[in-house]
Amino acid sequence: MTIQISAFRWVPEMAHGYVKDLRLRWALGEAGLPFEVVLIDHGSGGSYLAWQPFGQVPAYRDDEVEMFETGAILLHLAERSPALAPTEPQGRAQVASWVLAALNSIETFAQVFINGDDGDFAQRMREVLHQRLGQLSEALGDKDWLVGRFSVADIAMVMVLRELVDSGVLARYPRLDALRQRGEARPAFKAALADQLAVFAAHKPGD
Ligand SMILES: N[C@@H](CCC(=O)N[C@@H](CS)C(=O)NCC(=O)O)C(=O)O
Repeated sequence: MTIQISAFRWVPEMAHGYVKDLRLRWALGEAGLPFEVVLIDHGSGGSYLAWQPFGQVPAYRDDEVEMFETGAILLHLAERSPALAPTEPQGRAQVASWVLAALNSIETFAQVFINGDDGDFAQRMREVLHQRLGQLSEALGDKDWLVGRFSVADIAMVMVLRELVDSGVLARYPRLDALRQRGEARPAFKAALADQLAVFAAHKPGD
């Protein structure tokens, strides 16, 4: 099977290690699925929009399907590798629930810590995020991983939780910070991060 993902050739340094192709690089590494990276420039339009309608990265294709949105792609990969999700229906359903929860119910609010102002709306979003992180911590409990074993749910959640480190928010939730650290300690995560950083090291703006 030939798998391709798209990634940016270059991004500003503050985004190094955070561009969302990292989610797919990590999942594909865990699954042991070889893939090619199609490098594009930020602002790519034209034919790329048929692959990713918003001009964003990552997009994905294999021999059977072409798709975009990291959550959808992670769930697609989970169907292809037992390394990425349980095979029984309830386990699968829980993985899907947590992938969408990471991206809808946590990341949406986490963005305010990264991009928000001091207005009332941003303040309310911060309050909701803290409530959600507390609830997430309770749901995780003493488990190592969200559904008990490692899955794409943890990839999605760890990637979102990483966005909350620099603001100091995550340190207030020790179980969640430990989940993040467990994820980042996995060899496939480390390899994925090194591979993304190597692309940026090899290119300059305007290449
Ligand atoms: N919801 C999308 C978001 C993708 C996304 O935000 N990609 C960023 C890079 S991390 C991007 O392409 N930004 C450039 C842009 O939006 O024009 C997904 O999860 O795939």
